[in-house]
Amino acid sequence: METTLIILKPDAVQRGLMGKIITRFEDKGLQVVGAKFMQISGDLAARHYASHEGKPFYDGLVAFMTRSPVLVLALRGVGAIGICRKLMGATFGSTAEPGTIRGDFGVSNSFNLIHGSDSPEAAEHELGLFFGQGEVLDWTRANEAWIYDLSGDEPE
Ligand code: 3AN
Repeated sequence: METTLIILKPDAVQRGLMGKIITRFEDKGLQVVGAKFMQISGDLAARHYASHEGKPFYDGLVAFMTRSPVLVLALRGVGAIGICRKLMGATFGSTAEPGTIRGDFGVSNSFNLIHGSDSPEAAEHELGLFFGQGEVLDWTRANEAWIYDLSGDEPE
């Protein structure tokens, strides 16, 4: 099982798209194991986007992410990181494929609705930035045995 860090960005929150976006992930079979509605501080945004510091879009990105509340989620599933990236679609709303979250709900290249960790290392780092001890919960869904085949050693 992998756990990934998803952020529904200020544009998703302001446009009232939180429910529709969470539904995409739940419908797919991903499990919500953490959720936090918060306003990101400048310091946290800088730590989260440290790898983009110095890029032309960096200042605008930090301003956008700190301007209004976000919903931060921890989502779990087999291959959750890659599955979530596919559901999100390409980085820019203008080119993201229809059927993806960015492809269906946005046209902007700066306001692209959602962030998702892009590797296991990034997920571990980002989960640690946004969630404290005990804020990501291990819990069993009532329908787990109909989402995965649990008859073997690993969920399939
Ligand atoms: P992704 O979110 O698809 O992993 P990254 O990691 O390339 O995309 O970029 C991180 C964030 O930086 C993107 N989500 C987007 O908000 C922003 N970004 C990247 N490139 C640009 C750009 N050329 N102009 C504006 N914002 C950008």
